[in-house]
Amino acid sequence: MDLKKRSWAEPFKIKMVEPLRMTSREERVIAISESGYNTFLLKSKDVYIDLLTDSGTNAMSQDQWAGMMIGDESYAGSENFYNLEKNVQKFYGYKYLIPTHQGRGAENIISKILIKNGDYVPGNMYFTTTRLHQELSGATFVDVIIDDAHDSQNLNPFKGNVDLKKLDSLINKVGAEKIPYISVAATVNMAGGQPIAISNLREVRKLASKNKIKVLLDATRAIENAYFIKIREEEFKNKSLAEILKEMCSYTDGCTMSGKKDLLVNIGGFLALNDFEIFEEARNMVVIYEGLHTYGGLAGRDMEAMSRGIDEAVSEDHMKARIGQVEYVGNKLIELEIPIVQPIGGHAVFLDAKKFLPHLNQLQFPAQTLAAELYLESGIRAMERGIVSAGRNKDTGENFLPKLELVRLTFPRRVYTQAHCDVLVESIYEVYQRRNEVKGLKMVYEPKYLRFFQARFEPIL
Ligand code: PLI
Repeated sequence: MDLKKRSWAEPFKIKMVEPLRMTSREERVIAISESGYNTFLLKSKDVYIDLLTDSGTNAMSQDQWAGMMIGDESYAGSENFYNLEKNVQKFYGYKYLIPTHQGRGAENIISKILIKNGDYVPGNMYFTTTRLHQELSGATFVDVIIDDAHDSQNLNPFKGNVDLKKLDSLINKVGAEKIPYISVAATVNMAGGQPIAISNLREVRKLASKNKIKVLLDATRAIENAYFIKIREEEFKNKSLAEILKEMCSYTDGCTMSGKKDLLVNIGGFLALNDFEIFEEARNMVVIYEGLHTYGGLAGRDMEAMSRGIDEAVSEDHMKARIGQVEYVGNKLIELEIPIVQPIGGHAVFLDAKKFLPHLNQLQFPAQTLAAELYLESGIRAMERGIVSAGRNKDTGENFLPKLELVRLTFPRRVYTQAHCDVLVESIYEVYQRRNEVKGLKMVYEPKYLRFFQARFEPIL
């Protein structure tokens, strides 16, 4: 033990516990086969440590639970809506707020408002639901993230950055009038939870303004991104996360938000905007798809918990522990020479399945296979983020073949302990030791939209 080192710990203690169920290997063989080798189709009762997602799986604080008790469940004009509106204005800095049931509700509305058939939407790598809503509104998504982001071993501290040359050449090629907005995610989920730098965001804003193009932020994990800016971008080392968040948002015209991540709740999202005319249209549209503009598909108590979640998420102690836990696991895997995406991301550790299972070709679904294998080993549930998630080109029907073929071990906030993390690392190591015996999968059912959620597979014998 290094006695000179000062350890840190989570800034909370645990008051209520939820039992976990261990299963036998025989039970898991049946469960994964009945689930078509897709971890999304497992029943949670058959899962031991659930790292499927950090979305809506967070533990709320006593203050958030207390807020639930003062939910104002009026159909219109709930007090909790005004609390949320005030906090979004205070911390994110946008003028207008439309609550939505979750992030994709906001994506649906803004895509329908801003996109015309035949448009192009550039972005720093796609996200599944975001791109689908853009495509359903008639746009083609164009990836303008820097090349470093597609290389799992590249150590660039800001792999979420936009490649300004790629963006500029798209503008020159298709014309600014065909680009309703630039879609900027912070952090970039599909790249491994990698942040974008403020210096890059400033340049994106400049180029966008010069061409009269809007910039929309996917703020789902923007506070995690703010933490990386604080520790990696010299100019911001003495700024608070709240100050950094506000500055990030100031370079954009609005945001879509899934509160189920950064904001420490189990459900909720919003669309926030500065332009009154777009807001007015969104306020009109939300009543079709979500609910009245002062609840947007949420109960009053959900809005209160999300509002209080903003205060907690910008706390540096919270974020240090949250990202610290992810780093703890990532560093242990690096020590064991298990291939992961580096630098370690904000919300998850991503196993590099192409390097982990180099004997499988991408059409044998290495990441899907590895996620199933990890479940079989220990009952730990992870998620595929590779060829299955990437889907097909909407025009040609061909499979996208993403360079990154990853298994995401996603950490719910404030849920698991360091001992769970150790069990996780040991389980991955077990699979790694017998990786040469692992065979691939074939897809036997493919849904039309967002296939990774419901696709089914069978082992290649
Ligand atoms: O799941 P929603 O509809 O609340 O949010 C959609 C969404 C938008 N943007 C980003 C960056 C996300 O990560 C996101 C949802 N992510 C999920 C569900 C995940 O497991 O990562």
